[in-house]
Amino acid sequence: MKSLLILISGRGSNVEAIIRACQTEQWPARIATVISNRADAAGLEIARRAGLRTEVLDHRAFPDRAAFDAALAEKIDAHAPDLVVLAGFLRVLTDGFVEHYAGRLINIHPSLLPAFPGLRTHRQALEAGVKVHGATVHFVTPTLDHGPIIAQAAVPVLPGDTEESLAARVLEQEHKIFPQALRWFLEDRLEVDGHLVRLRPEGAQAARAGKAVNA
Ligand code: NHR
Ligand code: GAR
Repeated sequence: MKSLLILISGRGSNVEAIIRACQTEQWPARIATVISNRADAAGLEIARRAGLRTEVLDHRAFPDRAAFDAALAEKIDAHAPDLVVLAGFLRVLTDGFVEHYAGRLINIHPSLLPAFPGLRTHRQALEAGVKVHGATVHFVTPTLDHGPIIAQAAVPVLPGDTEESLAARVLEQEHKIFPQALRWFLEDRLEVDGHLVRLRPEGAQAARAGKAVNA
């Protein structure tokens, strides 16, 4: 059985959606632990209530990003996860960290990338006057919010929208596409070809491994 490890900084509604999907859809995977860089992240309580292990690593205890990332990698590697997930994790990661987890580090970003990388994406979208906004699940590469795209969902921007109303509409979609994308990864259905991610048809991964598909 594969294992995933989730990094968070805050509220944890995406962690909640992932936990629910993992349980109700009986994924071939377990959640090793949830790690937060903030001790007061509400997502830690959500994970604990679901019976998951949680850990805290406060970035402020480290002199620089490289030192924090090294300690974080040590914590992560103790669990030897197949997949590391950024679910509202708000620290930019160093190139060395990202390269160490190349191909097994996935983020959800609240915009239709490549539009609006970085923070305050809903405000950026409102200020740009776009009529469509959304969320993107992508593999993390050293260049912030530029990795190969696994899944996206779009929502309309409506007259009178505020950052809050728009964020809520996007979040509802995040809770659908994020678990879906992680499941595809855990089922070995994602094929990364440069910047392009292809989704293999269901069953194809078993056939490739030389196993019976419909046994
Ligand atoms: N790291 C790399 N190298 N590449 C990516 O694509 C990353 C990443 C780290 C996090 C998530 C990301 C997002 O989805 C993510 C993708 C935080 C910031 C940021 O500026 C930007 C993008 C993302 C996450 N953080 C501030 C910092 O100084 C801190 C902000 C705070 O603590 O509130 O690190 O948008
Ligand atoms: C989500 O909207 C996620 O896309 C976003 O933070 C929120 C976390 O919510 N991520 C970023 O902005 C990364 N920079 P959650 O804690 O309820 O899952």
